[in-house]
Amino acid sequence: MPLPSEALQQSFLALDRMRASELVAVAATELPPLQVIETMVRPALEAIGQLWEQGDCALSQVYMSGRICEELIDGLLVGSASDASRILTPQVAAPRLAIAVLEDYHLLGRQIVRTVLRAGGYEVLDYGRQDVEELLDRVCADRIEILLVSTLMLPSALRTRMLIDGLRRVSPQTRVVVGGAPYRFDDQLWQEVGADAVGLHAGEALTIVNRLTGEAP
Ligand code: B12
Repeated sequence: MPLPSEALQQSFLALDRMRASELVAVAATELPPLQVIETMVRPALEAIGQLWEQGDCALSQVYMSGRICEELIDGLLVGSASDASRILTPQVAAPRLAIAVLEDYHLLGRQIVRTVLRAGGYEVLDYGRQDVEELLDRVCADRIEILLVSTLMLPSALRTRMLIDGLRRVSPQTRVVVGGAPYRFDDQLWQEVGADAVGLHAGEALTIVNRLTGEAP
């Protein structure tokens, strides 16, 4: 029997949406949505990224795997944020939060982080994909206190340095939390780009935001 993440990987490579959603649905009967993502969906996608790097699958398979995942993740998380807003009291003196993907087209991580924060009771402005200049303007205009930045490409992660240098000049009170694959490959990178914190998976975003806003030790 293949591991669930391996079975999911096979269904992605075969572009078998039905099989992929069955596998995820079965896992979701036993595990909370975030755990299904962390133990099944993310490992399956990462393995496909590795196959692509070795020349063992086509970019179209990576692309379609990403598309199928967007749908699966939407389906898995659909209840999370709205349920939370019903059952949680909104944060007192809530910080102004925003999330963006910086100069990168890998959008799934941001989608998950945003949902986790909303499920934790935070309002989060979603800026989508941004370049450095646009993002500086929006952070200033919206007086953002905590900016979460997702990047999956190393060059994009390195551009975060330019963003943070700019923010220190025009919006010094803004704290920056970074995350995405390059920070898992290099554990010093977040400090090199000048960030205030790094999250290696989406679940950490909530702990970090709580800590930065003084909600938790
Ligand atoms: C799917 C995918 C794509 C899809 C993206 C679809 C989409 N809608 O997002 C498509 C096909 C578009 C794509 C394109 C490309 N890709 Co691609 N892609 C991937 C792949 C296989 C999976 C990424 C993914 O979605 N993972 C699942 C999500 C859920 O995980 P995640 O993003 O890491 O997010 C989690 C955590 O990191 C964290 N997190 C993320 N952000 C943040 C932020 C904060 C604040 C916090 C707290 C946490 C956090 O929370 C999430 C949940 O835990 C990776 C392989 C890998 N190892 O990551 C390659 C990969 C990222 N791609 C790569 C490359 C090279 C490319 C292309 C250049 C390919 C090409 N030649 O055209 C293009 C470039 C696009 C661009 N300019 O941005 C390389 C990058 C190498 C590098 N060193 O820079 C990788 C690593 C593949 C590889 N092994 O070579 N890709």
